[in-house]
Amino acid sequence: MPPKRVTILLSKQARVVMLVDLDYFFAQCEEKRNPLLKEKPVVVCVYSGRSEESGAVSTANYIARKYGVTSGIPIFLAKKKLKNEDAVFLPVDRKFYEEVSGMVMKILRSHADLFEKVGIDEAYLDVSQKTKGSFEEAKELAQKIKEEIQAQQKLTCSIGIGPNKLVAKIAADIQKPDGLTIVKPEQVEDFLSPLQVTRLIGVGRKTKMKMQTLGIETIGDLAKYDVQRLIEVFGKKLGTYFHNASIGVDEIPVQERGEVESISRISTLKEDTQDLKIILEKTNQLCDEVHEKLVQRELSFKSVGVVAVMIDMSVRSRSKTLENPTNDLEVFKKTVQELFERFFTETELEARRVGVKVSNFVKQKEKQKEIIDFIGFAKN
Ligand code: DCP
Ligand code: CA
Ligand code: CA
Repeated sequence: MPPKRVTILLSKQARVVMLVDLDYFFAQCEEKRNPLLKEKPVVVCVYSGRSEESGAVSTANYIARKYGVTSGIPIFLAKKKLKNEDAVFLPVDRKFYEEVSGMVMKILRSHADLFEKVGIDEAYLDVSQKTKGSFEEAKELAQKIKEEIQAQQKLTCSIGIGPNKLVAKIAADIQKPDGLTIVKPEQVEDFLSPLQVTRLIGVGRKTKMKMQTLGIETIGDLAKYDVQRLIEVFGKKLGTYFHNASIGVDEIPVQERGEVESISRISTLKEDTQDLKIILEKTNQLCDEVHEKLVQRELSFKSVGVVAVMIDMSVRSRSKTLENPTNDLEVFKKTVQELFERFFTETELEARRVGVKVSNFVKQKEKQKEIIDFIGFAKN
């Protein structure tokens, strides 16, 4: 008898991912430098400067939150809510918070196999190797990290642990302040299904309403919904993302955010051509994709470039430097159009492949980011 064949399926190494988020960060920094504040409602404000009380709340400690004071509400409203309390209102001191953040990040980085800072007060740590894939060990590590941050920086944080970034982030958010939530792979479905869809990154007010009309309220409802129908409603990319997210699937690795120098996309045209209409149709799509990356990384660009691979396989490029940095998609598309218009008056050859590029980056002003946060476009 021939020996029995045994097939071993080599699955990809399971991951253990942690998200560490500091509690009421700006306000906690204020408590750190003045511990007497700990007993009082503390509200950190972005003053617009127009009048004494105009502006919005950046964040508040948990005592102030009990009175309904949250990020984004107008300062006058926060004052009204706290009028009978001995509350403290302070302006944002970003320089100090950046310093504190830097010291915490150093601690976090020292405990990670892979490290990714995603905001002033949060970071992902891939600890798969360090914990040999054990969620028990990851829990101990998380406790150690909390103790270290407390001992060295006098700060509390909330930690979520899961098999990927998506689950870790939601786990960290679910129990605050000073929380520690562990979601093992086999618990992912039960953990996610009762939660509201708005817990998922990318589900804002509009999407939530659209989902409601489909009878989807919870992540569990979303998971049960036919993926083809989701794609019909939201398009291929988003529909697939929503489906995968609802079942807790997220393959995006934890990765160091180095400084990028340029972002570009190139693609082959359906036919070799000099027809600007066909070319711009393609490059507009490429601009959309590049722009998405820019938004994710909060970058503005000063230079726009185009590239074309011609039918004789020669590669030609053109670029333009703008007067001011921008992250405007229309400016990007218009500049690309301008560059191609000029380029094709200079050549007889048809193009085979075309690409677009942005470079010469400037980090969007933090101030601008705060305003975006306030109107609820960006999720922290
Ligand atoms: N921030 C802001 N405006 C917002 C949201 C946040 O200026 N709309 C700033 C102040 C916060 C910091 O970013 O302290 C971190 O934001 P988080 O969303 O993590 O909120 P907190 O750390 O303040 O509170 P939590 O305990 O809920 O994490
Ligand atoms: Ca936080
Ligand atoms: Ca945060």
